[in-house]
Amino acid sequence: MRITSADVIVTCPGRNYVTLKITTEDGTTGLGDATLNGRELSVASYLRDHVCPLLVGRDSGRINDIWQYLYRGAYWRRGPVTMTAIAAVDCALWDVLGKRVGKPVHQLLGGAARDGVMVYGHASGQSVDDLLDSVGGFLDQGYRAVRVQAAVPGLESTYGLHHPGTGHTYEPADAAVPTDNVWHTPAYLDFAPRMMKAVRERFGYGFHLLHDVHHRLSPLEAAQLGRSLEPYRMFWIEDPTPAEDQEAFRTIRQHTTTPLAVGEVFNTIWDCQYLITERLIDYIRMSVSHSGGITHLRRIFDLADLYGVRTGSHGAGDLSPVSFAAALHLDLTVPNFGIQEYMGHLEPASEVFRTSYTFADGYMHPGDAPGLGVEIDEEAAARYPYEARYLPVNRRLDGSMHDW
Ligand code: GCO
Ligand code: MG
Repeated sequence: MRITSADVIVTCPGRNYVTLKITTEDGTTGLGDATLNGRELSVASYLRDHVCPLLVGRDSGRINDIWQYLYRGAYWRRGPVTMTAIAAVDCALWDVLGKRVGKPVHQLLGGAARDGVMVYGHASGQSVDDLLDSVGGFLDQGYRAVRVQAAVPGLESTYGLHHPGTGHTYEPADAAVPTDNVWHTPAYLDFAPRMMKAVRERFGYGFHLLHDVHHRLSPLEAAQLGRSLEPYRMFWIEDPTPAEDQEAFRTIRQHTTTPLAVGEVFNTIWDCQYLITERLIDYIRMSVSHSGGITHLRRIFDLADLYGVRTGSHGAGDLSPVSFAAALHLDLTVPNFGIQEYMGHLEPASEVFRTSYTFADGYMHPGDAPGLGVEIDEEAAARYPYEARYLPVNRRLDGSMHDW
């Protein structure tokens, strides 16, 4: 079935989302998420100016060929903008295919390998007491896995915390110019084990405990952190060091048995090949919408399976419900599934995106609606125009730049 149009919808229901809508000659539409936090319009332009004109007239069923055409055909390969754009096309084509044959995407991928997808929720607090309340709330809702983050004493701000009043999500891209934060590693290394100890002392060991370091440590600092957290039996620590220095993970591994997860800033199989084949990580955390879509992420997960690395896909609120649904379809099918991040979305997003995924007892299911199971209300989307927003930046106490 030929593609007749490909349109880009930019909307800001709580935060910016870029959505690609592909339409075929029988009127079927498919959606793909093209959101790249803080750089949304670059992907919108890449799609509108360079990709959409190439799609019209192509056979929507030739998903593999279109993927290769866009990847190899650009000559300039990889990178977050290109791979997010390709991902949006790929997911939209899987959505079209599912709707055309009347099946959910997970069935097109060979069917479910499990009954549900274990997700982790985001507990956080401005103090350890607040954090404990937040963890308790997630456990009461049935979550089997909780990521914990709390304000580091002595620092004015800490990443990964809910803004008061927004429920389960926080929005890291929150200002028209990047907000300057101050980071001090010794304060964090002192605090992190005390935070985990408080959580385990209050709630015990009957659930999975996760934590995001957000690329802030040196390899040896990360090794120290991993060791200090061993008594609390973490499910993982995420992004302990900036991910481009892959040998760093060997150093961390030599010193600690705390499992390591990385990948939310990766875009292709080439970014994680070494980490996987050298068994330097335990979980690969790439997202469907920043890593070339279902077609490419499936290959990455297959490579990971060969080396005992499990999946733990990025599922932050800056990936749209379309991306989250695609992740759930893939998660349901892969043998080496580990866990799925579930941050949820700010309330206005539900006016724009109608979803069919469900949560029960700590597990999610993408639903059995044909395709990805997400619809967009374009009138609602138009009520929330784009707003320029940036992720924060980090500086050390002496004013020099650090990784955020
Ligand atoms: C996570 C991430 C996010 C990122 C965000 C950047 O683990 O969910 O670290 O919170 O900061 O996706 O856009
Ligand atoms: Mg993270």
